[in-house]
Amino acid sequence: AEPPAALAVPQAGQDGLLLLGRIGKVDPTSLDDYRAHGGYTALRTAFAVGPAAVIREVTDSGLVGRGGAAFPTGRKWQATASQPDHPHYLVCNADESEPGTFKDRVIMEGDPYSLIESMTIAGYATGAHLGYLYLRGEYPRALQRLEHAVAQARARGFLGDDVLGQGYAFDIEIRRGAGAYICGEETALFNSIEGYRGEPRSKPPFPVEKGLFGKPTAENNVETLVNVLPILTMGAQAYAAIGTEKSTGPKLFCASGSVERPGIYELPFGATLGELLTLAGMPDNLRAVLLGGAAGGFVRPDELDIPLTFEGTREAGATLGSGVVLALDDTVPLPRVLLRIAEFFRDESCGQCVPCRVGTVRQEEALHRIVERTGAEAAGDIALLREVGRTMRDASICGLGQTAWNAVESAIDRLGAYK
Ligand code: L3W
Ligand code: SF4
Repeated sequence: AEPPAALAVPQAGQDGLLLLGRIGKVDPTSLDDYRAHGGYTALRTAFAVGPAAVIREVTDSGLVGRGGAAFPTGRKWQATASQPDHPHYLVCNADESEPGTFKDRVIMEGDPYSLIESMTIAGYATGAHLGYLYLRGEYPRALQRLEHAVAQARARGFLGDDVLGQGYAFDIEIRRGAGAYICGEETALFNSIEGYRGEPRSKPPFPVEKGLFGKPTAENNVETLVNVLPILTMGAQAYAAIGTEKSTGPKLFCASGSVERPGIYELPFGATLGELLTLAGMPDNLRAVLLGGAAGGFVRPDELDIPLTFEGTREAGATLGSGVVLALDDTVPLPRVLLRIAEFFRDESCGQCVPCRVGTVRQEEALHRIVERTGAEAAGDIALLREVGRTMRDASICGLGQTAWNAVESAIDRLGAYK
């Protein structure tokens, strides 16, 4: 079958963009063209300064994870590198499945060598000689581009036993997911690679200590990894000057829903929600914006001055998550959106723990009932939703169950849904 149409990247190839600057300009099938557009200078810098200095730069840059949890990347790399147990592994989490999230796809389809180079740097810094790239199964074009890029890099000595003649061995294996959202949870992803059911493991121990095959593992999201390239080429200090003090660097935002120009946008952290929506085409009668995806929260049209940072969205009672900005105008039936989110979590719960397995079913049932009822009857179900939601949040093993009630709670408390 033909791969789906390419995604909209209105700023593609714009000068000065650190993540999207090569998209649309570089030939994604050519290693030489990648090099002609600045490719592989960061890896050369990494080899010149050594693994410890790479980790220091990444730490000083303030880079935090772009998959949604914002954990400091330098700390993760340092913790992995310092483990006495071997081998160490690197895992790139490219199982991009959060509803409304399609940023990593743009990088993998449009600039695949940047991910190969970033993974090589991450492997070098953390002492890994094998990196797994776990790709969302529904991304056929990304698979094709990445397979080609890995083969070319291997054939040309950019991967293999002696990368660039520097005495460092590193290779990449691509694994495809099979359609389960939960396999994007980092430890379920390990189980999936190991051939087991995609069920999350309890943490701690964290992957930096016991990860893939029980060995020290640094697992990073695609966007997190590619940020390492500008950090090494421009230096940590210059990178950290972009964005805000606590959220440094550029961020990719996935604008969708009722905006005029849905697509991927690159902005420095700290740009406001209003600025992003203006770029993407402000809806006429904006009713609400879902930030952070199905596990995120809603903000209102009177809150467009919220700075798009991890701390700013948290203060506003939402979350930045992986960068989802889903605008809803007043023609969109909110209860239907909430029900769809609840169906999604019920479908995607792995079923391993009771609060989530049962809670996601009860949540969906209650939402179904509420749309048909009013007044006191609905109030009873809203109370039930709160109780189930609290139980899921407090007692679930992993982020899926812990956040499955976020959006519904936010819609009730912040948008006055079902009133
Ligand atoms: C060493 C410690 N490592 C934490 C590591 C941990 C993990 C990272 C974050 O993601 C997010 C949520 C949603 N020593 C450590 C440590 N780590 N403490 O830091 O960990 P954690 O547990 O805070 O979060 P998480 O479970 O990895 C939850 C988002 O994920 N989400 C969906 C995301 C979807 C995408 C996508 O489609 N691309 O990203 C759903 O919940 O935003 O914030 O590596 O090991 N003491
Ligand atoms: Fe599985 Fe849900 Fe429990 Fe996570 S919270 S382990 S998805 S049942």
